[in-house]
Amino acid sequence: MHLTNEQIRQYKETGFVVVPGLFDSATVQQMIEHYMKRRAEGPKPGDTGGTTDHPEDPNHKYPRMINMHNWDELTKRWATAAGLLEVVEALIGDKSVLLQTMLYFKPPGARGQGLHQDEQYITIDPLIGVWVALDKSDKAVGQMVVVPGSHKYGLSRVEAADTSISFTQVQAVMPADAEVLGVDMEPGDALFFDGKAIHGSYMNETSDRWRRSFICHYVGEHSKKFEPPPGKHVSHLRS
Ligand SMILES: O=C(O)CCC(=O)C(=O)O
Repeated sequence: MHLTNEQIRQYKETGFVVVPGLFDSATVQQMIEHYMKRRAEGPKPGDTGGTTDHPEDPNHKYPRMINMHNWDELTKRWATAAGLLEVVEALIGDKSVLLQTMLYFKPPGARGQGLHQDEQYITIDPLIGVWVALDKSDKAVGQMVVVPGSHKYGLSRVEAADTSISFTQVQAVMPADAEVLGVDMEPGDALFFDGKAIHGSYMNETSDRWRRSFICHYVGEHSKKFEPPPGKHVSHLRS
């Protein structure tokens, strides 16, 4: 899919851009049915349901799936769709290399993910995340939130997340002037975000709506591995 100069400018300025309708509704429906079926089959390699201090979190019944492209042909096809890679490559200015795929189920009542930078987990730069909404994603269901411009500050320090609302234990320390912006998305829309952009999500406050999303991470062929500065990688808080 071809990006306008304005979309590329927005990505560089704010650290994110939404491309509406990247996947059509038939494909989105197929993704939902496919991943619900695969989840119902039982445990998959790398499943993580989040912290154990809130056993009532519905995420535990529907843990996120990771790196499905290693064992699932359809995931590989969707994560390497030509239209998606075209956008990734226009934004990073390099040939893309698929690094990671994930599926978040986020059922009604599920916790969100403490705000963080992906490069606090994956120490390769540049890195880009692609977050595809499979359900309508708004404030009530715990949509993706981003801190515009935060990618320009480099990596933040890490601190403990509030696990009453986050299924992960670590979050980024917020820049003083941080504005947290909710991103409204329709099924099939894709959010592209810089590996240093602070983002995450809050609780799914609804009793009847899911917030499923297909998430991929890419680096460029010329991206470089780096040593995270002290206190700025998720492992630095855990140890
Ligand atoms: O979907 C979410 O709630 C958060 C996803 C996220 O932070 C990520 O993919 O890095």
